[in-house]
Amino acid sequence: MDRKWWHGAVAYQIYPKSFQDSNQDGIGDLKGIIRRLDYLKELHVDILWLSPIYVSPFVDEGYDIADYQAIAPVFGTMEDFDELLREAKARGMELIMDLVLNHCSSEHPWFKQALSSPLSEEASFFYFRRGHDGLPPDNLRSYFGGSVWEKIEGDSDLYYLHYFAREQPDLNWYNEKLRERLFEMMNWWLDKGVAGFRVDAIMNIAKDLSFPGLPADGADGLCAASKMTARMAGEVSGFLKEMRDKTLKPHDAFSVGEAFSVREEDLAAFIGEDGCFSTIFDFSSHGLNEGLSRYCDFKPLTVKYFRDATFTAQEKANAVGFLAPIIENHDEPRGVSAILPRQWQNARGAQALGTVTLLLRGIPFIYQGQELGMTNTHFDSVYEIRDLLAREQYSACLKQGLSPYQALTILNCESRENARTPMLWDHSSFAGFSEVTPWLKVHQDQHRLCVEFQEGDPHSTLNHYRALTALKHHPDFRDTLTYGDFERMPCPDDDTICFRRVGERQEIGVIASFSHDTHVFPIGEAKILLTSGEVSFKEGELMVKPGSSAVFIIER
Ligand code: ISL
Ligand code: CA
Repeated sequence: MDRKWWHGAVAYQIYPKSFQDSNQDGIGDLKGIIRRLDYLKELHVDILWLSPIYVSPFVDEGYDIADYQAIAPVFGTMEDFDELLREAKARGMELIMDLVLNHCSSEHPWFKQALSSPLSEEASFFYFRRGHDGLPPDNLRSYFGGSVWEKIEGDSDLYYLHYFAREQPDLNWYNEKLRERLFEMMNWWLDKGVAGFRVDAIMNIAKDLSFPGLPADGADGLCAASKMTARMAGEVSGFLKEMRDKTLKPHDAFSVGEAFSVREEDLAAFIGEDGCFSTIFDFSSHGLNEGLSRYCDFKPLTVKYFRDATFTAQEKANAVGFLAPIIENHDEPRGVSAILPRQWQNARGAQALGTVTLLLRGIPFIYQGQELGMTNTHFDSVYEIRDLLAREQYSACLKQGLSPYQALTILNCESRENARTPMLWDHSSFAGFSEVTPWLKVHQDQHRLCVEFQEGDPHSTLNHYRALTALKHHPDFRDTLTYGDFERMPCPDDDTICFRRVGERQEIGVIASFSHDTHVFPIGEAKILLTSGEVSFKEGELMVKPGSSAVFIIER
């Protein structure tokens, strides 16, 4: 396999609105990120993914792009961006942009032009179709609720397609001119010096152009668009190959796909030696539920479910390419809250879970605040929540007959807002994120979780993450931790995660326990590299107390 700089990398996702405010308007910005680059350097991060920073009406927090080549004024200017890029590179870190290609904003000039002249080239960049008998062209349900079709004002039966919000019209990938425009834009960013992209919601670009709809999966008579996406999955790699050849490959760029529902037979086309992406996120344990009332129907995860799904995904990827392990992102509740049993939703649990995700095979993505062990944010009222999906699912819960209290309880477990609250830097009024009230509330455990508090504690989650990322880069172990195969080890119970990374001359074992019981592992001549919680090693026996983790090496 061709070796690439990103194979051994650690990536970090910045949610710019919530990372660091520099001009005291309560919203994070690019200058704020620049101020915190040294912090990221100390965490031994190699790749920074910025959630969208483009001009946008922010209906979906920037995932509705109105200008792909301009910075949203709320985040700063293109000069600020160039400075950020320079400063990151000066510290040995690369930036990747969030690339939203399935749709743009209804405020994008292409869409405005399309609306004003139906015969324009721009109109062919979108999907406009006539409905029948007063009904839209098909019965798919948007990811954010309601039909995927929106009626054009003034025209009695003409609709446009939007898999997400109505302000996010889908782009027509079957139009070559549109593809060329998107590729040009990608090359413009790559020429500027960004290292690559995180490619948003990409599986959705394949459409059945006859718009047949699907059997209803809810009382609204609609069917989740994700089901059509899964059905069309085989068509995506054709588009992606063209994209790779015209943009990523000539720049030797890094790319990570947000690709749910990749078929097993397509894995090599996505992440193989000559695949379309460098990696794709491992969503195997994130139990997507896109039904009518997806929050309401949600079943909590267990350590066993997370472990088994992750292990299976790792085994499938071993011989093919690299996955990108994650436990959370800006669309998910915090991993510590979602995956761990209640007694380990604390620093001990966060550290043991960190040991697992950073040492799995692949390119781990840390989501801002994960390294602090941040848990879900507690919202006291639905009015504190802004996310359109959370709001919509709240209404769906009420419609199902839940009380407002029950619906809020569900949001506090499930909503995307859980992980979008401001980064916790210090003990000051707004956690050092801003000097004024932030756009979204500050997490309830600021003082226990903030960087300032954790820096001084050698046993803090932050310092454990620093040790993990240092280990991943250590010249003696780097090769095994990058290229070593993943292999499961026997797990003593459902709440324990044990695996090893098998390199040419060494084997690195990883054990994390979220159990009620202490476990003893005979590991013979091994050497301990790192532990968290309460672990002891004596006469070839490793004793791991609940809420602990250990990493050991066996040289051959
Ligand atoms: O949010 C989800 C689960 O909580 C997903 O269904 C999500 O919509 C899907 O993963 C696609 O996500 C991406 O595209 C969306 C945007 O809202 C998300 O923030 C983004 O990550 C539309 O651009
Ligand atoms: Ca600001």
